[in-house]
Amino acid sequence: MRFLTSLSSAAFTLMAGAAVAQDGIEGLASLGKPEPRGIGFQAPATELMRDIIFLDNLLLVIITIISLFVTALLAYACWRFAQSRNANPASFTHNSVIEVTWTVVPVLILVFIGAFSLPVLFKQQEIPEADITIKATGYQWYWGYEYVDEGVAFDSIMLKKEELADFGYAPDEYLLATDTSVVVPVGKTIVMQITGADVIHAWTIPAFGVKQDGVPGRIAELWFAAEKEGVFFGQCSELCGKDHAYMPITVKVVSQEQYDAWMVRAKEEFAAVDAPVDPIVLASN
Ligand SMILES: [Cu+2]
Repeated sequence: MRFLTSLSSAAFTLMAGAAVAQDGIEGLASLGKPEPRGIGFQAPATELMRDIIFLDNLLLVIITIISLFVTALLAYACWRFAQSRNANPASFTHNSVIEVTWTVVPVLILVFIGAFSLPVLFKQQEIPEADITIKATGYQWYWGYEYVDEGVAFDSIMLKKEELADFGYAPDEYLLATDTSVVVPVGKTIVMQITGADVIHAWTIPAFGVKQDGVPGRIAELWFAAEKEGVFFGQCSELCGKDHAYMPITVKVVSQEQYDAWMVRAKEEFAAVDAPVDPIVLASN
């Protein structure tokens, strides 16, 4: 499959000339990629990612208050109970009020955090009805995709530096851009079925707030509904061998019309590669 895709992509590049993306989708802004000197999250493109950022900010506030409180207590104890101020230290070993307090208060804090984090976790893990189901298979070292209801399957190979311009990508998208990309319509619920063909890989798009290990012999699911049209990048996130850093993930979120037009082209280009096969799902015990 990889060989066929490479052949067809080479042929297409020859035909298309410069600056036309192989998939015929142009004019999309690159919204989901790392920024130089960036230390925060990428801008969220799904509800899931906005929830994660909210949770992260909430935890940052809580942990900051706790850290300041503990630091102040330590500083006070160092000052107040120094030998110069407290020559004869007290010798009691128990204080029920304090012991109950320092047990109950952390429990309450954890319950408070859980009240926000568990709904986010459930939202990620309860897979909704899919508008489009895409199977992603991690190979050493590239991703293969299958639009399971359309009979369309293709592999996604990282572009070399000199190929980026031909496919419509900027130079700083090296190590992120692939020859073919996952194309999805904006606003639709996409369910990704993730697996690995050889070793464990992990599929992620940071701006979508999704990440899932692809384990050989198992299929795990994640879902997202992208809110913005654009190009979003991710990278294999489970160390999988020597070329782990060279199997990026490119997702193009487009309008429904663009998606439909792309699907017609994709069926011509990719459908003959493999007929859809009923997956054998191994029950987890
Ligand atoms: Cu990897």
